[in-house]
Amino acid sequence: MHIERIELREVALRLKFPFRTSFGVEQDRRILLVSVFADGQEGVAECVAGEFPGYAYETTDTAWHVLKDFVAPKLLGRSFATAAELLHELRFVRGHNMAVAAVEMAFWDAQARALGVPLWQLLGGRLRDIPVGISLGIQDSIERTVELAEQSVAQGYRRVKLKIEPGWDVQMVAAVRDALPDVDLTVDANSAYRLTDAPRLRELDAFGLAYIEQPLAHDDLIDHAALQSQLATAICLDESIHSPDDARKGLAIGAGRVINLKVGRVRGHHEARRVHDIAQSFGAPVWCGGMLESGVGRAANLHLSTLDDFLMPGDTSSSSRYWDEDIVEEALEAKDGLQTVPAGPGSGVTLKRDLVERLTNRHEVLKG
Ligand code: OSB
Ligand code: MG
Repeated sequence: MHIERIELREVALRLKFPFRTSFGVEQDRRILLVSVFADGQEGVAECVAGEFPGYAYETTDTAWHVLKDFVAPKLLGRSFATAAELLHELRFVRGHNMAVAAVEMAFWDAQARALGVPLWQLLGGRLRDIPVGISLGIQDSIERTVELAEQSVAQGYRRVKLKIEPGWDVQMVAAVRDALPDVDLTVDANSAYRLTDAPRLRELDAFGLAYIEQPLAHDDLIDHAALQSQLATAICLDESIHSPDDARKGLAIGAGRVINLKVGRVRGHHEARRVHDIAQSFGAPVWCGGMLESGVGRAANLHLSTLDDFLMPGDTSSSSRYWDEDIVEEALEAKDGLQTVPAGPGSGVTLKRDLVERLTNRHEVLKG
């Protein structure tokens, strides 16, 4: 695949509701779309960096800078047979996985389109109907939380994940569990606790949660291992896992028993597959995390979710849950808690060009 041109585009997209977590609130998304033009194909991907460095250090602006000033100059006018080759060329970029992932994922999309096959086939996936759950942000009241959790179960979602933080945990989870005794229930702290909070977190063992996601620091594995040894509930690692090595180390020391796999956080599909394979070798399930993506990123997540070790419902709920109007033509809607992987070629989604143009804040064409 000969890379002729790379385009960066920032699109403004407003979530239907403010999404609140322990690290902040997001509503007005500044979504960075990356297009890779190669062999007459356009591959498109979404960079999952946020507007502020709350979940990770990367932001829309740092990703733009790294892609424009360091990544694109290395790739333009060059040919790569595989995404692995492209990644090798970018090994000089330390970190900035979300920026690198965006160009890597756009490359995969272009390649799958050139071959005329859906992305999941290139990735080696097998599942076609993807079980999905919802991630429920921090609400103003417990009553409202219970109501929203009940609604999502009535809509067929297969798992409910509740965002927690100190002061918004045991009582709230108890109320949801009371209302929904059989639902697959999980919590996500986004690093809001410390190891000294272990007694508090141990109280969550009473609710039969499938896992507690990233309770401790974003850069920690050691304390998570200490905490895991004190909990009956499995810990699921999210923020702490940036690479296959992180996954190996985390699972080897017992820092968790489940991994939330986000393709952007681990540098793209190639590395995501390696994380998947490592988790599988440890007998640890993975599931596909979400980053409040538009249909572009949501579709990529669904393709990745076709791999065998995606054994738990992902955060790839219906596009219409987040957006009044998504930027892709295809509806990505869950039915009975299942999303169907878009049919190919590539990611299987097409941009609504006029809408994207209207929502574009900045656009840059990079040529060799
Ligand atoms: O921790 O999984 C997370 C959203 C933004 C940043 C981090 C997280 C999330 C979510 C929402 O939980 C997942 C989604 O539905 O896209
Ligand atoms: Mg998380």
